[in-house]
Amino acid sequence: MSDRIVLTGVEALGTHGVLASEHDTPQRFVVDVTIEADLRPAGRSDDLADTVSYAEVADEVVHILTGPHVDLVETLAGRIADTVLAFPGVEAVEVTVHKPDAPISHPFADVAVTVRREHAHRVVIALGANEGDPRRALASAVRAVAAIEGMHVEGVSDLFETDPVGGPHQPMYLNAVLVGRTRLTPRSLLERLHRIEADHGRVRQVRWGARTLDLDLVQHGDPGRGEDVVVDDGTLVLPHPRAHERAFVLVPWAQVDPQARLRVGDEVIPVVDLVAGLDAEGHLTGVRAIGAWDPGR
Ligand code: PH2
Ligand code: MG
Ligand code: MG
Repeated sequence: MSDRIVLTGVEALGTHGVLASEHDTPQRFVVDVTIEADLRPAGRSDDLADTVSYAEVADEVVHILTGPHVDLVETLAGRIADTVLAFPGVEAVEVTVHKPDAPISHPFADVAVTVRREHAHRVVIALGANEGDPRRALASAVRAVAAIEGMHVEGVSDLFETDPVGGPHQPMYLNAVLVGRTRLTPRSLLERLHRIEADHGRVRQVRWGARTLDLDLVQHGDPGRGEDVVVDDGTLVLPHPRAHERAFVLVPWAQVDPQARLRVGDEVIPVVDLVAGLDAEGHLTGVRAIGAWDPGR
């Protein structure tokens, strides 16, 4: 289960409701918000900048409750949820709006509406291995990624045998690319990918040297919609700084998602065009399709 911040009983007067009288006479609205976020970074740094400020969330809730009239509690709950989901670091949110003095002509304890909203960021992960049993490692890695809570795998490319790029003399690689959706932040997803690498015997020794499993986060969010994360802070670089020139990433990616686009500097370029560019320069010879596979079992 994800980490959570729970804020309950935020109260304000608002003029929401279907009845004419509710448009004029303010009544009580009470809101509960549960925020799902990875709170480990804040737990380590003790810095408010690494978490979601519940005080700011409460400000937004009151702002919406005291704002322009809407007819339905559902509308309030949806607006609050969308607003909180847009806070940096929030993965998912559940909002309950209570209207304890609603015009109901019978005794009642409370009436409330609950909505849940979660992110579904597009995400691209490149897989590679050239030590041990690469095919087995990649299949097992796909299953492990699919089992991450908050990650949904939509497609996995065929397997490709590729010549090693860079590093010392080393065996041929097997590469593939996985595309999916996630509610996780890049940092949170990366931490889980590193754990899967470690579970597969990955040790970080020689840069670009042979490895039992490499899981690279290539892109988080859709650059075609301007929703991709761009960061470079030493521990996390997005989009992946070399993906645009690496045939062993681009070829499998274009195969599993022919519509895919990658941010390269200020440009957003179709991955098929990047592949065509490499082909024109004769750079695809080191990448050989070895066909469909079934990582499922
Ligand atoms: N990964 C590297 C370095 N070189 N070459 C190929 N063919 N495939 C890889 O996955 C690869 C590489 C560093 O991660
Ligand atoms: Mg790599
Ligand atoms: Mg890596």
